[in-house]
Amino acid sequence: MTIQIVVVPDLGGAETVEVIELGLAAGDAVAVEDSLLVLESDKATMDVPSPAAGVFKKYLVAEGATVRVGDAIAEIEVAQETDVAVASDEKVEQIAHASTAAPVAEEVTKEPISTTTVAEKPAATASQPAELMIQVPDIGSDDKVEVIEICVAVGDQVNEGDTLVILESDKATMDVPASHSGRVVKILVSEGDKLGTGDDVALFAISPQDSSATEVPAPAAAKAPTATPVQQAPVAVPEEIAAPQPVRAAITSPVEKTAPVGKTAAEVYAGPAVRMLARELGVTLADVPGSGPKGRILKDDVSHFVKQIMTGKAAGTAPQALPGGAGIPPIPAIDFSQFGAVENIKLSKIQKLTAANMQRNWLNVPHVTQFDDADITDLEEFRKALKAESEQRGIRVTPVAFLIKAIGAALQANPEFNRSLAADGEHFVQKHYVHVGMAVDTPRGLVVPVIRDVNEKGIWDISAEIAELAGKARDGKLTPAEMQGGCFTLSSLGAIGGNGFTPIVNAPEVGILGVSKSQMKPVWDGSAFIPRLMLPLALSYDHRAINGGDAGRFMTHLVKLLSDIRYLAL
Ligand code: CAO
Repeated sequence: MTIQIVVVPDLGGAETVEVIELGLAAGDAVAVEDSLLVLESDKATMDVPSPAAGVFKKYLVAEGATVRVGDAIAEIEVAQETDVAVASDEKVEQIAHASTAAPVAEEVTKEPISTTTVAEKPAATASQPAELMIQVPDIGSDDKVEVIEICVAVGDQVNEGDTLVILESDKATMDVPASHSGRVVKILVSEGDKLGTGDDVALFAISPQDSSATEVPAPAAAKAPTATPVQQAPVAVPEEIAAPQPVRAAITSPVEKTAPVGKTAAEVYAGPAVRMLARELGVTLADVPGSGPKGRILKDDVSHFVKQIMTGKAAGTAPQALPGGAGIPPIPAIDFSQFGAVENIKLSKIQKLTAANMQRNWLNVPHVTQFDDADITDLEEFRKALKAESEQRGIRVTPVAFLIKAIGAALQANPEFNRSLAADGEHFVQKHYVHVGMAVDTPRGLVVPVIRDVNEKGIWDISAEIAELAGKARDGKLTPAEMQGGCFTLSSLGAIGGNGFTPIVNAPEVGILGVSKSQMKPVWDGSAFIPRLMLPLALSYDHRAINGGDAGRFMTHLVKLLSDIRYLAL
């Protein structure tokens, strides 16, 4: 019999962690990988698994204690010698055993597993798997994006194409798929980490059966699958909204798509912040239905659960109310089937993000909308005159190109509209670039690709970009980079119809132009009514950043540019 002292493993950067769960009693039998206790940092929870089979003796820490790497936390009695390092003559072994690390024999080094790629390791043989580092594919941007979900655990057998982690930029989320099949040996990222193209994600052990080819490809040749954008939001997500989502416990088995209520504690899929909130409110997380990805329990789920208890509605017996915001009472849930036949249609990811972003912008931004009509009779005449050249060039020119060009010029002349409010509430961020977002209606929902530096481009270039970006948007092919950096948004319903509408500001931008269908109208020229083609414009703005005078000047300038496009050349 040997007493092994289990110590706090590598914490992946966290200095200290809190002991949040001590689940064993003295005398309990433990198998290798059984969870001994649960630690929690401010970013993640992690189980500390048993490094060997044996009998649990005692904890060396109390629940709530703060510990750091290397601290002794538990004693187990192992039945037989293991090949791990023996710390001293007293036969006390210290074993660092990270829940996300490789099997016991590898753990004694305490070194992070090298990010060595398969090129530096022997290729898989019949008896020995090779290792391959899976990296972030080209995400179409130099910016780092945040890991919002880790979809695999150490030990998982993963198939090529399975999602390893989900990244989220301010406008889109994307899956990082496994470029090969294999077993996950180590996960090198945590939720909340920022990753860019080429960063290491996970180390795989590739056995010969995992690879249909005889050799595991070298990393340079390793497939770098294009990140698959799965959600595209029409609006930028401010930092506090895009805050890292909680991490699931690293060694819990893969969670179900929908988390059933009445789960065991081990099946609860929730991050540290949610667990903390639940503890504060005295909520048993196992009773809370999770509405997040793969059934993850979100803070809102906990709040909603408490609200239901307080209002006496038992979970599951009544339809859930739609969550309200900013303390506003939620819209009551109604069982519509009592009135006639109904069906439930699932929202796409874009629709869900759009709903959240619209609500956020609507609640956060004090909106004012100003209306005017631009006389585009001459503009349309000129546009129609371009028809032959347009066909020759293969570029379709619609009024939208002139609108984007005119917005660029108006932004330059009225820099108040080319600002954002800084998060500190003390500053404006004045932009010295002029990028205009364009709302595009797609079957999956609303997306907003951005046309960059519109002030430096002519109508032909802008028209070509509109067609390209609108096409990509409808095909779901926009990259996150193509939806970032907008200063102002154009929402044109001109091809569809309507006299006017009040668009919602795409915060942190401060203005948006809603354009409706142009119509011939009688316009008084001082002596008679003459027919003119009038374009209805609606300018919504953030009244925290823009005052009515600024908006009046912007709109008047825009109307002048559209009514006489010669001014665009000045
Ligand atoms: N008045 C009258 N006709 C207009 C017009 C207007 N304001 N704007 C465009 N049109 C015409 C175009 O000239 C074109 O006709 P022709 O081929 O005869 O010239 C026709 O409408 C169709 O245009 P289009 O929609 O194919 O292309 P576009 O450049 O006008 O618009 C885009 C591109 C991406 C803005 C548009 O396709 C789109 O998706 N609009 C919807 C945006 C939206 O949903 N906004 C709401 C967001 S908030 O919920």
